[in-house]
Amino acid sequence: MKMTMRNICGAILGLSLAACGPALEAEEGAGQQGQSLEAGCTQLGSSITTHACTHANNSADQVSVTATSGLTASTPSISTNHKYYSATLPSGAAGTVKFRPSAAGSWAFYLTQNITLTVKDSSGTPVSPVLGHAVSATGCSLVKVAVYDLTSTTTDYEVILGTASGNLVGVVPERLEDNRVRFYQDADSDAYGNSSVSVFTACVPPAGYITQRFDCNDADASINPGVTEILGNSVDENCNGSLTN
Ligand SMILES: [Ca+2]
Ligand SMILES: [Ca+2]
Ligand SMILES: [Ca+2]
Repeated sequence: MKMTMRNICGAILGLSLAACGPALEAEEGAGQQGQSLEAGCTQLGSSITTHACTHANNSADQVSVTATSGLTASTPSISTNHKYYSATLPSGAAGTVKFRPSAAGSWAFYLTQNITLTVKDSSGTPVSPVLGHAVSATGCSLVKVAVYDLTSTTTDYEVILGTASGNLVGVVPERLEDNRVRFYQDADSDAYGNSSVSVFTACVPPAGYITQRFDCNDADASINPGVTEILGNSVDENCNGSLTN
């Protein structure tokens, strides 16, 4: 998409390139590394949940582990993300697995049961979840997610699961920073957002933000790339940089 717009913009010689969103390129990928959950995030967005569901439903991503009673030498790791861990717990008891983040930041643990989840750092101190809520997605076995800001990439965290019905629970760990989507403000509600005003998040976006961009006048719903150009005036209604088409 970026190349397409760049080519279109480059071809429109002699006209203003304001509609091409020159500020956009610099903004892409500007997210901080290893940042904690952004303020105002109350729910994860559909993209990261759909992504986690894909792993849960893909047999190639499924890994069976046997959680231990407490942290022991044989406690298995669930450190690789983009996996679905099917964890067998001790009968009628909680089970422990280890998790070492590949990068610092906010990590989501999606679960197939609404069970107790406790994360402890390497000193045994519980880490407070920064977000948690139910998950509901068609065709997806995941029902709950909890998010933790994890900072150490050199020591293991303990992830304590359960108890769980059937002594079996599925876990999908995902890093929020790997699952962000850019949303653009659509102030005039014409379904095209302002390319210059955006948020980049794995959370549900603020009200009025959408994924479609390229509105060259976000204060007038009759001007956007989806409308028909009106010839003979000085307005570029369809935002293509031309007054003649
Ligand atoms: Ca708009
Ligand atoms: Ca016009
Ligand atoms: Ca035009």
